[in-house]
Amino acid sequence: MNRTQNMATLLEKIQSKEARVVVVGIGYVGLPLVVELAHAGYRVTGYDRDPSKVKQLNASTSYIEDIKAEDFAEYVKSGKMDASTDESVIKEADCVILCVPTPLKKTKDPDMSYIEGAAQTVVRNQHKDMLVVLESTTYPGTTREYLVSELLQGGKYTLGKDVHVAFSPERVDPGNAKFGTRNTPKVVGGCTPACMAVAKALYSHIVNTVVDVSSPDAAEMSKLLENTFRAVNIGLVNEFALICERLGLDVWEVIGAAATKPFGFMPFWPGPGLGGHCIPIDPLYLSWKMRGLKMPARFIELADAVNTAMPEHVVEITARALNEKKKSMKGSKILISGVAYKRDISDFRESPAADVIEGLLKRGVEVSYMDSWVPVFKEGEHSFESLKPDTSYAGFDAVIIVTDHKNIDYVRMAKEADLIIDTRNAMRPYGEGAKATIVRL
Ligand code: SAJ
Repeated sequence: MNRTQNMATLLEKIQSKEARVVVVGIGYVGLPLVVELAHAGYRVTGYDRDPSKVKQLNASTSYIEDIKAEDFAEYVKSGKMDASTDESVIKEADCVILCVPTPLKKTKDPDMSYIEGAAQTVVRNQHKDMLVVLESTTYPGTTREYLVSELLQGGKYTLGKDVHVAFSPERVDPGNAKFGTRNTPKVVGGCTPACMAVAKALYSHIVNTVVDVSSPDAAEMSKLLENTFRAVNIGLVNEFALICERLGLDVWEVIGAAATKPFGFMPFWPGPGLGGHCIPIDPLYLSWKMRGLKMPARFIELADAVNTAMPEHVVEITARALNEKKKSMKGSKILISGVAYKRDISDFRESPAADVIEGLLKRGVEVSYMDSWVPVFKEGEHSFESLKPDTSYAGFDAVIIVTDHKNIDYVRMAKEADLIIDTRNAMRPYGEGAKATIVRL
């Protein structure tokens, strides 16, 4: 079979929905993708090393807040969709999409072990005429330099003929009820025109808009720009918070006023630090790459320095506020309100709450937390259980609002607490006449 025939076969299978798809990694990115693929009519299997995720998916139980079990129970029932811990499902796959984590090592260098593990899993089960797409956020060049070289298996396969490779960044915004997999435009960069055609054919069945770019590198870089844009702008407003504090200005008022400009401005808000598995991490993949090329990505590194210093700043303003009440940090009882990395979700990965808690513990503070989204909060050697949502705020020397969940009773907090350190401007509507002293970022 020649090049065009190979591609035609794979394309035909994709167009006719005969193609079998395996998604490697069924977390907050992979599960929604599996559901969309089944919804589009593909036979799709989620492969994961985590037996609990596999078991829950096969039992039509959702473990991702944004995906409801009723969104996919019918597909599991009909056999369109299932999950497995057995990598040999890839032997039957025409298309494989890799949605594995790309965390940082302790050294803040990229931890490529998940991508490497996924690539080797595909290689062990590879066959002719496969499409392999990487969705995990990574530094430019990963797909073309690493993934392709692994999949060619030393000449056993030919790129664009019997193996097609592309990069298409995930754009999942946890907790975003408006934008999901289908209605968020999808950038796709193929390694060759044939790879692009095959990848675009698949994605055009599961998202409303496919955005072609000229290479996987451009696709990788566009994702890094999206997240760097957020990290740098959050770093900017965090620095503005420090400057406004020094000048005796209210940074929330200043940003609110600037945000009335109907063009040329996009508000970001200061906070206790940067959480989540994306924004504090992904830009450092690029700065790591550029350091290797002796060209520092200065905005990324400066934003990281400002954002990672915010938890300590929160501890500092807490110490100053207690001091004003002639109280020391040592031996004081402080309640953290909200530990998730952002409002109204249960995910606490990379949450700044961990760093705030660590800073307080180092100063001899007796720390508790309250977050009905996060019943148990594990960080390093610490493991805490959330206090009940109706626990009185009166028993604490200070309450620090780290995450401004909507389900918190701020009126009661204003009445009962003695001191509130508000890092999210959550108390603005409730401050008038409050018994509590309220200190804002
Ligand atoms: N944060 C601030 N100030 C802000 C906005 C956010 O301090 O003005 C903090 C949040 O509290 C959180 C962190 O930054 O700790 C990240 O927040 P985020 O709103 O960027 O949320 P993520 O990381 O869950 O999701 C982001 C996506 N968010 C949006 O586009 C709104 C998007 O950048 C990516 O789709 C996603 O990361 C990803 O997967 O990269």
